[in-house]
Amino acid sequence: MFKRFFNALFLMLPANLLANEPKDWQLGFQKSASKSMSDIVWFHDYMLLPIITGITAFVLFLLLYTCIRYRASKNKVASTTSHNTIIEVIWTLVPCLILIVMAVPSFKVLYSQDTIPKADVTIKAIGYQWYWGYEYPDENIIFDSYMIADEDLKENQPRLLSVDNEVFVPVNKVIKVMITANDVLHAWALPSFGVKRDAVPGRINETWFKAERTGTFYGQCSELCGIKHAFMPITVNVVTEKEYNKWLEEAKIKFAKENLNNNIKLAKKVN
Ligand SMILES: [Cu+2]
Repeated sequence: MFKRFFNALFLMLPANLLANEPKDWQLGFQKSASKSMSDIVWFHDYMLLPIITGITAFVLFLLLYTCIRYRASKNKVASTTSHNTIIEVIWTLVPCLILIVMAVPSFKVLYSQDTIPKADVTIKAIGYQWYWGYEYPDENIIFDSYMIADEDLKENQPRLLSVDNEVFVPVNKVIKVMITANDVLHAWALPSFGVKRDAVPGRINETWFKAERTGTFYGQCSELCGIKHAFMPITVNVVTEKEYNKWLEEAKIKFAKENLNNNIKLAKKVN
């Protein structure tokens, strides 16, 4: 009964509220779609935020208390105390303890992102000035992914985030992403998956994600890489295994043809 009610409520929400992209006046993170991101959100919401709120409130209280209690009109003769061993030990030890408490879950999240499980699908993302190139090394698929200009946007395509050739991956599968660049530093970042890795020329960085739900997810280059840094977005479609296999078949033919035509054009230019 409750489930049905919430489902109905869910369907009544405007579509853009459920989209996996940044929203106007958004507070906090984008909705997570992977365990990695859920861990990051937990760490932020239940570890960092309460601690930082507590520290800020405590320091503010101390400041106000000192200002009022020791104001010049009520405290004619100022104290000359400059040392208090117990207080000094406390204000060294307590921050150390807070840092240790924070370090444990922090390292856990960090290492879980670094250990890549056996991959079901491997994709390679290559940063160029200013677009992304993708390869599916096991499937022989190679294509470039350019941002769609404002005047060519279709309905439901978010501005500055949509691309012509989108990446497709299956849901609930381990996707390994190899990231590199061809010219300058870029960074492949997808907030909903908790993924952000530098793309470094001459070096391959690796990361992974396992998308827990289907949908279209948007990211952007996150390393200042030149004049069109803001115009090389990332679009990843998470689909069912069946849809993914269908896309693979079509993509193999489509991109093979495109690449062949490009090579012919290039050969004609050279000659
Ligand atoms: Cu870039």
